[in-house]
Amino acid sequence: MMTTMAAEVRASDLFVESLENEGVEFVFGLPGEENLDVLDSLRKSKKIKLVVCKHEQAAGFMAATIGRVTGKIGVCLSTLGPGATNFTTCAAYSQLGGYPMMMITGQKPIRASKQGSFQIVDIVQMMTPLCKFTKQVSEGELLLSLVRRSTKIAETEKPGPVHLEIPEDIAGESVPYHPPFPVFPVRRAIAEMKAIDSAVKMIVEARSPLLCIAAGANRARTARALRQFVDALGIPFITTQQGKGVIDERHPLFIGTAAISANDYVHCASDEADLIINCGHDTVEKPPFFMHRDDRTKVLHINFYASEVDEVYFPHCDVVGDIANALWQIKEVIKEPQPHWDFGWFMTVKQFVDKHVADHWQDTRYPFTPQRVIAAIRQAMPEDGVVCLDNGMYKVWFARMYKTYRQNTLLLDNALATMGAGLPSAMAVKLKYPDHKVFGVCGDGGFAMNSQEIATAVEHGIDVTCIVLNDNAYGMIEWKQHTAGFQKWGLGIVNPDFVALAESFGAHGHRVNSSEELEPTLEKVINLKGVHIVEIPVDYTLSTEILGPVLAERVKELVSLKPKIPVAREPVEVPAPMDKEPEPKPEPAPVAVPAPVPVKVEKQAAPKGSTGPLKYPYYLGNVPVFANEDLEVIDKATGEVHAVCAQADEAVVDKAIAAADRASKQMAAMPSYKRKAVLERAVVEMKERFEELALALCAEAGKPIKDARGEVGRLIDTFTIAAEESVRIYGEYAPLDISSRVEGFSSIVRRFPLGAISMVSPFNFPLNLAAHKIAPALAVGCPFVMKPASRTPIGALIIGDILSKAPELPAGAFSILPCTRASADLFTVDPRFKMLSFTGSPDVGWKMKERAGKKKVTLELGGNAACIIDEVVPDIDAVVKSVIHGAFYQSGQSCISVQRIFVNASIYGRVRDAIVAASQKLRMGDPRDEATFIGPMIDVKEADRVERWVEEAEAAGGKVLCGGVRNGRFYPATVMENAPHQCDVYSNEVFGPVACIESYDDFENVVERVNASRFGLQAGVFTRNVNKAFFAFENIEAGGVVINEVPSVRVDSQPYGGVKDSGLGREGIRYAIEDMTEPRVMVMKNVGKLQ
Ligand SMILES: Cc1ncc(C[n+]2csc(CCOP(=O)(O)OP(=O)(O)O)c2C)c(N)n1
Ligand SMILES: [Mg+2]
Repeated sequence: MMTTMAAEVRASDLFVESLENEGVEFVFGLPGEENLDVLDSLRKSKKIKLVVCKHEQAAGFMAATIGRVTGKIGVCLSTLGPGATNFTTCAAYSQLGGYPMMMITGQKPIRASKQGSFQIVDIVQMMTPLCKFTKQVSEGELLLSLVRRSTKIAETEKPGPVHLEIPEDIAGESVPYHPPFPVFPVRRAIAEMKAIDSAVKMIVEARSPLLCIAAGANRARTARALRQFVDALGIPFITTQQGKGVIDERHPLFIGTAAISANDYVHCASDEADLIINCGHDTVEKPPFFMHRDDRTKVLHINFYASEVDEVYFPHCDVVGDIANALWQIKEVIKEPQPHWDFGWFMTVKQFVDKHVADHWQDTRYPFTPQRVIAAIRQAMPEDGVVCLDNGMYKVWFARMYKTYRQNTLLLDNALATMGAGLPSAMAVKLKYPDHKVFGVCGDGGFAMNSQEIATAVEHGIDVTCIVLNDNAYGMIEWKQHTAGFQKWGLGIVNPDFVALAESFGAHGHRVNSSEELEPTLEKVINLKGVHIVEIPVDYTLSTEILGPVLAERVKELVSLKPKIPVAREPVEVPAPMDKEPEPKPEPAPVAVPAPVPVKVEKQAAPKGSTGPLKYPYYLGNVPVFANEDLEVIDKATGEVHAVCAQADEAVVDKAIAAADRASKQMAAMPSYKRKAVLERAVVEMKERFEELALALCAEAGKPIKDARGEVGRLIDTFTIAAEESVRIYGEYAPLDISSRVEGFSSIVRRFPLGAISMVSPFNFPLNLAAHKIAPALAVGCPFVMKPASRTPIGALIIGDILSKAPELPAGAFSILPCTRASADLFTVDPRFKMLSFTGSPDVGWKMKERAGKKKVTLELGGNAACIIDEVVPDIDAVVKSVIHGAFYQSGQSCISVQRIFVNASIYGRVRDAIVAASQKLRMGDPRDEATFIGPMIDVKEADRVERWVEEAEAAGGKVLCGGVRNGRFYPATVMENAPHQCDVYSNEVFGPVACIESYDDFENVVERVNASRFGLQAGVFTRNVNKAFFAFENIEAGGVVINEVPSVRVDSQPYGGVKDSGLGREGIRYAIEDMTEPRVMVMKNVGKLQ
């Protein structure tokens, strides 16, 4: 409504005010003669920053990216003709991608131009097929309504580009002033009830519904609704490339991303789904799956607009309207997972994807595999860091394996799939979100298309890093050329020196020159200010193989795991539709993590395509490093080399300690919930990798598979307890007004983490004894450096692999370094460690303590555990069974294995004979055999030592009742009667499958015999007499007394540790937490008094 009295203003001023009114913060562009008025008005704006770019195309990509990440228009500006034509690619980018954007172009005066057709092309006509709306502004006064109108069009579903052409004379003319039109949000229409009913029916009737999340669902409110939908109904999901991160991909129901359209792992899930709930899909995205005409898989399309039918996309039902609301309505009717839903196969696919999708991410070849680079980028990026991709071969790999935790933290273009957008979009994100870390990732070809914008970034102080993956070729096209059978030709690129190029623009250039430099370089640049270009040489040869024949083979392997017999379908009941208007509801609790699917035991195989033993890196400062293959890990049953591991030298240990020392503050400052999250996610992955862990133990320790599984279960328990304890590290309040001198005093005592911890773990429980150090350290926030036993390092290294994916852990938080004893001295003597936690043999442990200096020391050492069997035991057979287990499980290679058995004389003969008979029945052999009880000992030397000790005791008068004959590494269950007490087999730690047995008459006397040892770890007492039980508890000198069980019982939450030569300090999560923290008191005077 115009008033005749309004003051006159320049139209361009009015235009800029209208943009401000729309909330515009940036205008990206390149001015020309024909938009100088607009430029001048922007000069005066306090709310809009003009970012002058080097190329209009880049300006357009930046504007579109603002639209993409905010849902509000991004604005770009150019002159007429050549500037305007440069906008076409970004117009197409924004149209297909669905990003709200406004393009402003200039034009010669329309009322009186004296330049004929110079530079004039019909830009409005040109923009028509590319935009949702395009118009030449013919009167200055119309700008107000046109800005509001075009913005609204750009921002409503499906969002996209709009274009206004403002001729020079219109921008400069005087017009009466009116305030801009008010901006009201447009509510999206909601889906119609009948459509919801149909959707509910389809979902409930399905046997195995699968959710697919696509670009249209990439809206903040929709993401929340989707998460609630998945959590409430427990339906597994896949995503398209542009649907990545809408739900955190660490979610246990995330199967994978459909990076290609068919024949990838995820298609093994989508092909078997009988319903795909396709949420936010638009056919502009490369299809995540192909529909078939046989109706095998039904498709439910949920989006803001109806589906577009296509050869491979013809959904059976459309739910059109606000996606978030539609999902909410559906969830409210269905409410909970349906009992007949079967997701078993999807979860098998998930396990397979998790296992294989990132194959070769640890490959040390140089130039790098894309997988390795992507893993390193994920590792370097914090949770909210953003990666903006250009277009090239690597995009497929990012889509498949870059775990995306949050919405819009992986910006990739699967719609126009244009080259040239990577760097500009990274710059736009950094401008909009200056507190986030941002990486642009380009190929050498794509980078060249807009590399001039480095100058823009430098000029505007945009702290952005652009990674250039250099294969000296248009790699993606080479791949197609190769697979289509063309001759290799025309696709090589002669590149500039990227470091010099960066520097010539005033930016910083980096080149990763060797395999070891990758992770450190990324860790470094991510924390630097300024503009950084990082050239990373890549080689796609292997990747071409993997996406071709290797993938085909693996998919076959996966399909072969499919259950053969289809489950019979029973009729299902469909719940009644909702009868009232939907309202938002609070978020439900997340669903439980699915239990691991049991897998048949087979020898752990080397990955396909690789030959020889498995390869493991060490972990230095959270990062896997394949430095060498110096440490051979022998399969204890076969004697063959099972794996080779990188082995650290002293210099590496020194680096690890320095990194841990540096990380101490950040670790200590980490909030409890984050520490808990690290531990909880580790538990999820350990469950997923259950069999892998068990098989590793079986091979490296020769542990019978049953015991190995038991240990993995305990590992999971230990980490679970630590997760629980991590949020319960309480302090206390204490009054200090103990006398008149200190009246008014009080105090708070809190526990603070000690700092870096040195850990040395033993061979006999490679997983759980490592866990008893690692888990409490993570729970309290202490960085650590661990030396796993050289004979069994793999368990700890797998824990390292799991932890290396924890984004919460600051750089340097942990290192796990197999190394020789000679290079391990720093673990004992380095003063940067605040504590040494050692588990191993007494001789080594006590010597270490002498040299440890001022650091705290805890020692879990050995013992010669005693077990008393009193006359009043209820069930002798059950006791014998326990004793056999306690004495001989894992060949007695446990600190608390039963070594000395004292049986009351009244039942001695019976018990002894039963023990001997049962021992003789124990099956010795291949640890992978389910029936095996006694596997090989850790090495021949140890087996030989045990044999000698038994022979010596026999020569001194002891009697071998069974066993006693060694076969290589295998030593059988051996029972020795009346072994002389001075013999090693009785008085020292035998650490083999040997138990000494003798009788006693008097309970007090037998307790004395138990105590007549230099050790005191745990003792067991079988009795029904409560007084004897308490007498034993009060008089046995040990860290623990176990009543009615063998001393070999250790519950992972109990305090565990010894007295005398058996050690110092206690493990068991809560108790280790005490050891790894120190109390600090805050003494307060008169606190709480106001006068
Ligand atoms: C603007 C544009 N031109 C051409 C293409 C076709 N194209 C797709 S990927 C690609 C090669 C990209 O090479 P590079 O950036 O070096 O990445 P690489 O595939 O080598 O990793 C080409 C030419 C495209 N997508 N966009
Ligand atoms: Mg390339």
